Amino acid sequence: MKERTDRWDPGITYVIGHQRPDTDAIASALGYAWFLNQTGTAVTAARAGQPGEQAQFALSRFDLSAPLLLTGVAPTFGHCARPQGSVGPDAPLPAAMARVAEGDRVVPVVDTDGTPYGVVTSLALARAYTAPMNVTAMLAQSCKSIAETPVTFLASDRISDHRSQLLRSETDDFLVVSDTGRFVGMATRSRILQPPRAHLILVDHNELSQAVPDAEEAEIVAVLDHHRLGNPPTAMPIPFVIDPVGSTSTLVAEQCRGRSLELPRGLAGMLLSGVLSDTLVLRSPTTTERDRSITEWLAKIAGVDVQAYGNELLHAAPGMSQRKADDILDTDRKSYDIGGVHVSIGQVEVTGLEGMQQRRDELVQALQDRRERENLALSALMVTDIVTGVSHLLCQGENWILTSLPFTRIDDHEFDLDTMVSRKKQLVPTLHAVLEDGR
Ligand SMILES: [Mn+2]
Repeated sequence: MKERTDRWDPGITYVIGHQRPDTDAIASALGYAWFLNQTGTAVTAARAGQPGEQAQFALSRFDLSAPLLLTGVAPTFGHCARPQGSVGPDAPLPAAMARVAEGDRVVPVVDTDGTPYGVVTSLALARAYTAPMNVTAMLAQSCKSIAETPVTFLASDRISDHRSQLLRSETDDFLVVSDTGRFVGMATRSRILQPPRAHLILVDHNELSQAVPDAEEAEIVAVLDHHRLGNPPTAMPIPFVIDPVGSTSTLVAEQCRGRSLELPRGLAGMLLSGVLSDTLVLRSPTTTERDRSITEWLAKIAGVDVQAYGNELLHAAPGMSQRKADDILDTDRKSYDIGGVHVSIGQVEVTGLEGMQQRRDELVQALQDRRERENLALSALMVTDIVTGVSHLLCQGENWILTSLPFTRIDDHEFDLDTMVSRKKQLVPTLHAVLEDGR
């Protein structure tokens, strides 16, 4: 069984970017966590997956480690387990009685190697103590002789996967063991029904469909982003910043500059990478004056030339050759619910569109597989040539969508998007218009 090493801690607030993290998602998580820690809010930078190749390039270029990996933020039984004193299987009943006197409702019976044997309930103890037998013999009985087998869960089990079992079961106390079967603690029903929740600050995304798995079970405490709004209501008011600039790294760096903080060189380089990556070195139509201004500030601290480093960075993106079709589709893929339908759009940056032509059939097939597997109305890949600044769209989807797309159709599965290079600012808004009015 897989031992989970990345369990979230309810006492920590995580600053985390979207799944399949790109350079901006990694940079803004690291940068914003630094900013918050500097300004008095203790947080930990995190990521929701393996950083893309370009992000890895930027991290090693500026000598930084990737933020902490969180593979999911669902409350687990481990989060609800209270470590509790136990008795050995051969311990006499008074040992368990002493624990009950301390206030424990049930007493776990655990072997010296940590393997749980069962539990002694206070009711079982009361019955043993009132049984018609010689007192000395009664007190000499072992705990294992009256132990019961409790309902047991793995510490790594998600509570939400076991709700119905919990509702059916009659006990209020559950035993929790590690993946290797060792005693972890006891969890009460009331604790399990109100488990601790992960605290997340979302950067570079705000839609839960793009967030770390199980984010719907977490508490979103703040958002800093530059994408379309697509988030559910929160129970409490939260700081929520969506600003349509070229990158989230821009927003983070502006806050650092605004407070006159001394940004370390490596972080400045990483934030610069976030800006240059998202804006295709300030050439994307998403680029604003604020991105240009912050780029200048960051480049100075990082000590790099914007154009030279920008080119290096864009070429560190993995492109298409030597990679599996699935990989190309998944590297920078985002899911959206638009006008009631599920849509998934990947984007890959290439230097020249020829490589795409060679892999076309394979990619179109992989898009179809995804479409079926995930029940998508549209499954697409935006292939952007960063040299000439044009894109093509490969896609599989419902016919009414494909025939409504306002792009030059090259064939059944390929469209010429002309000088469109931004999924966020150009492609997704166009899809909105089509999917929301088109039906
Ligand atoms: Mn971004």
